[in-house]
Amino acid sequence: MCAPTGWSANPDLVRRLSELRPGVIYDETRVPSYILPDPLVCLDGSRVDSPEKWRDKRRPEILELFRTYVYGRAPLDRPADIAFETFDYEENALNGRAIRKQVSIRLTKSDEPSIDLLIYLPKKPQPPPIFLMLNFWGNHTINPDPHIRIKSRPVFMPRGEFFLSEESRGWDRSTPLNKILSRGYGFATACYNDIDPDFHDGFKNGVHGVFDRLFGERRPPDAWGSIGAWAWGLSRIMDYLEIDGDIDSRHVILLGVSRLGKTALWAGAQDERFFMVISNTSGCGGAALSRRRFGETVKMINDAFPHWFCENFKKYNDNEDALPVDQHMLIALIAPRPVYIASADEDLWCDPRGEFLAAKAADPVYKLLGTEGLPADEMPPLNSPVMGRIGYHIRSGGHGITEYDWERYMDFADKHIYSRA
Ligand code: GTR
Repeated sequence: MCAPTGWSANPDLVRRLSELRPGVIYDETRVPSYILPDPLVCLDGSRVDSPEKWRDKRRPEILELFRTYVYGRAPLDRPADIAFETFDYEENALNGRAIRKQVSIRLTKSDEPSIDLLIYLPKKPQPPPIFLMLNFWGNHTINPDPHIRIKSRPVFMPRGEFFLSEESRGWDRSTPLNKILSRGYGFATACYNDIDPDFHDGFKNGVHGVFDRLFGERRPPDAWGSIGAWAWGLSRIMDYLEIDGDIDSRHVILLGVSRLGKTALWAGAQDERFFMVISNTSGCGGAALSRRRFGETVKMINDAFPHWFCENFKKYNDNEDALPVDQHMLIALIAPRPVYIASADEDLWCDPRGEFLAAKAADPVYKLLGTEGLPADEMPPLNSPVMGRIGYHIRSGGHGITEYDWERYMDFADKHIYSRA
């Protein structure tokens, strides 16, 4: 029997997508040649040859490059007036299976913007580790539990009215809450629109509307975009998790899907309180290498979502080789903490191979810091996860998160929390 070979895209799918959108690269043979910036060479040309030099010099340098040229800079850390109000506590939620809490995180002295955080905890003698993820449609859409508050918000998204209605409870079935709880994990979630509505209005709404004035008269070209704002919001949620004694806040596992996968990586890169970071089909501006220009490119994402990144990022439209970073360096910023990158077979828009190659190109940093890195030289076959300190899988199916993904993330968390790998 032959050893299974690594993944490659289904040629019929490649043909079909290429015909549909001839301007998009879906075919590996059309990927331009490129040279990645070396994460272990500093801007002054010196080599990073020790963990200390990584920590003290190169890591801050790379963080600064991502702030300046990609996601932008948040104008403040933790706001002075942040306040947490637990407005719901139920010891017998989900038919007695879980504890439920709902907390309002106020970011200023006034009521808005505020973040509704929904938390479910398994009933365990010890505070459990917890998965934290932002959701797209509202906390009440992730489970039919009638006690989840439907937070009112301006209607700006397609079907916005529907997502404010009782009918939308439990509409998003992608969170296997019972399975998560039965494996001993807590689950915390908030809607990303609470932090910054995903809508381009010239940065007037959400946290931009409140805090951008700290930049002075003019928004600088490296001011935070929406991904930067969502990532900042995740750190504010972490501010709360840290003080909740019912949660093992040393083991907060940050997970994000798609644009929120990009967000999870950026939040995890900046805020080392997150124990583990998981990127699920995050693609361009997330785990995929920009220089490959496979699927969605820098120009396509900046044109479609002009509010996601900072203004400076637009200089790299059709000009990826000039970027001082690429996305492998974002993954490397998470080192030596566990990071998992997951792709999907039919999701060529997200460039699965580019996601794998970015994880692989982060491996030298993980190795320098004394960890196993990513124990794979080639892309693994479909549905065959690889788990070192960097984990990777590509599963069957399309864009989004499935139960298969969730199970692997819990396996990966088990490995790093309980086996001390
Ligand atoms: C797409 C976008 C992707 C991805 C996705 C999502 O339209 O091109 O970068 O972020 O949206 O978040 O669902």
